[in-house]
Amino acid sequence: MKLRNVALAAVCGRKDQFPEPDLPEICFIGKSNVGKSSLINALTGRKALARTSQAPGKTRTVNFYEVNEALYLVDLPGYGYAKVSQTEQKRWGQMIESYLKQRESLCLAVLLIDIRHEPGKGDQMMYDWMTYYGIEPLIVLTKLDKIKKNQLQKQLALITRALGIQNKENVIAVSSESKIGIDTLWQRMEQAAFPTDAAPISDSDRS
Ligand SMILES: Nc1nc2c(ncn2[C@@H]2O[C@H](COP(=O)(O)OP(=O)(O)OP(=O)(O)O)[C@@H](O)[C@H]2O)c(=O)[nH]1
Ligand SMILES: [Mg+2]
Repeated sequence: MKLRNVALAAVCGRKDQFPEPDLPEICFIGKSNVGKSSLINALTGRKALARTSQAPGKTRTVNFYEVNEALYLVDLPGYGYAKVSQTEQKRWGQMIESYLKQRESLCLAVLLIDIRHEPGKGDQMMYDWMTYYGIEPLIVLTKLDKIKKNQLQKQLALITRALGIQNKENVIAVSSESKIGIDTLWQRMEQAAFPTDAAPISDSDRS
């Protein structure tokens, strides 16, 4: 996708603040600190569009980024950060669940997992919950630059086995730091948001 412009379109603490679902939408879900906001920056080629932090619990609202007036990228608060109060975690959990279940313009949900670690209980619960509701997430393994090349296959196997992922095509490893995998991820996102079968019929097909 050729990026022309990117802008923060909405910062929402409640679902009634979400923008109208009038553009295709892709959301990013994952544990606190896994790299959701950094990934949005890498995808949009911007260093600090989405605020990131070394400390978990940075993104506390649902943030909509509008790309080329054609697509929303949605940065969700992370789950599983103990220092966020139980009440707030519960509220976020409910907001994320209702967003995933009800958002009619959602084309793709990207679930991020740190490539260095075995998925935690929260990751497992989120993956199971999504598949139960018929939302097959694209799994993005983050922080690829943090492991050695020869560890890649082992980590891939560990994570796909732990989550019970059948279709390995739905797993991509990326680094927001080195930008490895970012182009591949954009291709998958574009296929989801702008499926080619919706392309206009060419003249040669018309006869
Ligand atoms: N080396 C490396 N560090 C990364 C990468 N992606 C993110 N980080 C670092 O991981 C930390 C957390 O990144 P964020 O993007 O803020 O994570 P988040 O998932 O948005 O976290 P919350 O908003 O708290 O849910 C930051 O210190 C980032 O610089 C990556 O691909 N490689
Ligand atoms: Mg964040």
